[in-house]
Amino acid sequence: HVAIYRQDYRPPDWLVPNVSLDFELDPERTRVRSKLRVTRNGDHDRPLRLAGNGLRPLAVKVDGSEARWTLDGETLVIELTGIEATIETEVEIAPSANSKLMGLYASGGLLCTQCESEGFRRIAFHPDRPDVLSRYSVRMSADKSRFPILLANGNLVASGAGEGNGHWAEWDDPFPKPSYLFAMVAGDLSANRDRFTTMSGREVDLAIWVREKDLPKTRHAMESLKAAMRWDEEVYGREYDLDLFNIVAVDDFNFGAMENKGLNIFNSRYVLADEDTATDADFDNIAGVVAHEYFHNWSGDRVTCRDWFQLSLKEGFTVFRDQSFSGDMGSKAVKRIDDVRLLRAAQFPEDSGPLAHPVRPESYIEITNFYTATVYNKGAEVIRMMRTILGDEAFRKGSDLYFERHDGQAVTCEDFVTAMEDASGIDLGQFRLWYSQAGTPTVEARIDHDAASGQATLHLSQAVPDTPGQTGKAPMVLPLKTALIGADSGEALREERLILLDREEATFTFDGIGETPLLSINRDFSAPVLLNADRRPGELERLAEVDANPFARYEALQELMYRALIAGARGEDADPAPVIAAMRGTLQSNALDPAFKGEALSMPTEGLIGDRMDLVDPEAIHASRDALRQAVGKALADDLARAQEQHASGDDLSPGAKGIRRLKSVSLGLLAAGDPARGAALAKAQYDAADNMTDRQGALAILASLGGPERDAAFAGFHERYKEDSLVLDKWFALQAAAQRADTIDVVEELARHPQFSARNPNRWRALVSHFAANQWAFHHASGRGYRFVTDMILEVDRINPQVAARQVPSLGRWKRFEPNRAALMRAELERIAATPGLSKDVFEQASKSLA
Ligand code: BAL
Ligand code: ZN
Repeated sequence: HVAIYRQDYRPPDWLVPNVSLDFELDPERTRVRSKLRVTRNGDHDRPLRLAGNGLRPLAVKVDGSEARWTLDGETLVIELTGIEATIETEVEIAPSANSKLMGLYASGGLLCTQCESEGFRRIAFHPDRPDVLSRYSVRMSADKSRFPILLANGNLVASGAGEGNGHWAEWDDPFPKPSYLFAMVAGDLSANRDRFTTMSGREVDLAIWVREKDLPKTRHAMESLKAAMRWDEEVYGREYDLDLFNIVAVDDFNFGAMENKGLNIFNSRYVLADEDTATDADFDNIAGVVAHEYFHNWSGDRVTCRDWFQLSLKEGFTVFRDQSFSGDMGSKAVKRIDDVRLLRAAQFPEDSGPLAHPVRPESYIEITNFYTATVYNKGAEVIRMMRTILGDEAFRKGSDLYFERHDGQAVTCEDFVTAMEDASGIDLGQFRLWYSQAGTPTVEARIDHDAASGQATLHLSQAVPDTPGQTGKAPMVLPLKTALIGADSGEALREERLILLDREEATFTFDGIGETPLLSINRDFSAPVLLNADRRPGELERLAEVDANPFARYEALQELMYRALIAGARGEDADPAPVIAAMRGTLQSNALDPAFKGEALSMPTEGLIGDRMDLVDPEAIHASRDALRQAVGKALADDLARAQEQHASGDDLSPGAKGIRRLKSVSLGLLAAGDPARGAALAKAQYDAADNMTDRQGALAILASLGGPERDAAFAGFHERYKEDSLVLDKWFALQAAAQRADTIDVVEELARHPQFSARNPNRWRALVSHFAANQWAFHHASGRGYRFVTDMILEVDRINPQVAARQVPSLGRWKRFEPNRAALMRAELERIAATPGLSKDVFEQASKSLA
C-alpha cells in the first residue's frame, strides 16, 4: 500500500470538459457507457490515464474508432496524439454485489451512488480527481415498475417510455463539477414537494424523496432546508443556483449525507423524524446535516478542492457554517457547548494519539481515513478563529472575495486564507500554522493582582505537543477572549478583551482593577486549546455563579467537576462540596434556562475524564464518577426531582420545550445515581408516560444501566413497539451497548447474534459496535473481552465494507494511554488485525499507524 504526499501534487495532464453517461440500470448487471471529451493540459506527451476500481473495459474507442489501450494495475492507459479527443468506454457493474457502498449500489430496493472520495472510478473509467471539472449529461434507463423514479444531478431535460416495461430520463447539470459530486438514484420513491423563492426572486422546486410510508417524517427536514436556504442568503449572500433541489434518503450509507450537486443523498437517519421516533437531538442533527449539505452547494460544489489534502477547505468551512446556522436557529450558547463537547470527545483524543494529523494532512494511504474530527471539527475551529480575529464584517468580506475569486475552481486552503487576508488587510502568516501543525496546544494562565496600584497581570504560556512525524513546533496564534470579573461584586471589571497569544510566553496588564479579579479566559472556547488556569475551587464556584458568558460559566462548573473526578480516580480525597454547591446554584438559578442547566449539570463522560489523565485506569475513573454522581444525587434530590417532574408536550419542538426535556432526563440520571430504587421507579414512570422519543429514550438510557425488572420490561416493550422501524431499532442496540453495567460485554456479544444485527448496514453496525467502544468502562473490561469483540467485528465488516471497519480502529489505537495490562491487550488485538490476510488498505493504514 503506497502513501500519497501533498507535496507531489501535479496539475492534471488531461482535462475533461464534458462527460456524457448512459446507464442501463439493473441491480445485477448495469451497463455503463461513458463518453469523455478530453483536452491536453499543457505541453507534454504523457498518455491519458483513467482510474478504475473493479472495472473491466468491454470497449474503448477514441474518436469513434476502436483504440489501443493498456491497463496499469486498474488504471486504463490510452496514448493520444492530438490535443483533444473523445474517449468512449463501456463497462458492466453489479450494484447489488457492491457491499462497500461506494460507487453505484443497491439499498432497500433503490439504486444509488456515493462517489466521494474515489467512488466514481467504480462506475466508469475517469481521471476521478477533484481538480478535473466537467459538464455532465446523463441518460438513465430502467424497468419502470421497479424504478419509477430516475434522478441525477442538475435539471431533467427529457424522459419517456422505453422498450417493454422500460423508461428513461435524461439529466443535464450546467455547472462543471468534479466526479466526486456525480449522483444518480433510481427507485420507487415518493416526494415531499415544496418551493423556495430565492433572494433574486427565482423559484426553486424542492423535493425530499423517501418511501411513501415515510413521507410524514420528512416535514422537519423540509423546514430545515428552507431555513438553511434563507440563512445562507442572509448571512453569506449565497443564493441557490439550479431550478431544482432534490434530497433522497437511503438506509445504507457510509457517511451522514452527501452534497452531490442538486441531488443530495442522505443517510435516512438525517432525514426521517417525528416526535414518536426521533429525539430532540435527532431533530437538531437533521437540521444541522440538511443545512451542512445545502451549504456545500457553495462551499464545496461551486468552489471545490484542488486535491484531497485540501478536504478541510470545504469541510471545516461548511461545519463552521452549519454550527453557526444551528446556533442562530436555537440557543447559541447551548450549541457552542455541544460543539465543544464533541470536539473534546472526538478530536482531542485524535490529536494526542497515533493517528494525529494536521487539518491539512501531508500524506495518506486511503483518503477516506481522513474524514476525521480533525479535518471537520478542528477545521471548523480554525475558520471560527479567523472570524474572531478579523471580526464579523471583515470575515464576510473575505468569504465574499473567496467565492467571487474562485467560483467554478478547485482550490486550496491557502487560497481561502489569502482571500481572508486580502479582504481584511490582516496578516495571517503565523496563523497558517493551524493548517500544518498537528496537536492540541496547551495554555497555562495565571493572574497576579496588585491591589495598591490597581494593576492585574495575566501570565500566559503555550506549548504545542509533539505528534507522529512532527516535533519542535512553533508557537501558534491563539485568540483568547478574556475578562476579569470582580470576586465580590461578580461584575465584569473591564470589557472583554481579545488577547492574541502568539509567543511561547507573554504577559498582559489590566489597569484600574480595584477589586480582586477572577480570570475568565478562553470564553466561548475562542481557541481550541487545553487550558490550565490557576484558579482555586472557590473561584471556579464563583465564576460558575456569576460569569456573564454562558460558555465560561459552564466551563467553570465542568472544571470543578473534573478536579473532583480526577482526584477521586487518583484515590485522593475528593471533596464533592464545591461541585454540589455550584450545581445547586445552577439548578436553582432563575436567570438560566433549562437547556443551559441540562448542559451544565451533565458530568464529563468517563472518556473525557480519561483524556485529562496521564494514564487511564477505567475502573478507577468509573468508581470516581459513580461516587460523585451518587453524592450529587443524594444532596440535590429535591431540586432534581422538581426538574424531573417538568413536562413539555412531545409535539412542542421549541428550544424551551427541548430544554425542559433535556434537564428532565439529566436530573433523572442524577437522582437514580443517588437512589437507584427511586430512580428505577421514576424512570419507569417517565418511560410509560412519555409522549415523545426524547423522554422515552432518556428514561430507557437510565434503566439500561440499572438492574431489575423495570429494565427488562422496558427493553422488551421498546423492541416490540419499534422492531419494524430500523432507525429506532438502532437506538435499542445502542442504548444496551452504552449501558454502564458490569455485564455489558455479555449483552453486546449476545446482541451481535441477534437476527436483526447486521454488518451490512452501517447504522446498525455502528449502533452496536461504536456505542460499545465509546463506553469506556465496558469496552476496557480488564479481561480484554471488549477488545476482542471489537476486533472480531472490525475484521468481519472489513470484508464487507472497509470504510466502516477502518473508522473503528482508533478505539484500539490509543493503547499507550492505558494502564500496562490493558495496553498490552489492546496492542495484541491491533497486531491481530495487522496480521490478517487480505486486510483492506483502509484498515491496514489505521492499524499499522496505531502500532508504530
Ligand atoms: N462530503 C462528505 C459528507 C459531508 O461532509 O457532507
Ligand atoms: Zn461536508
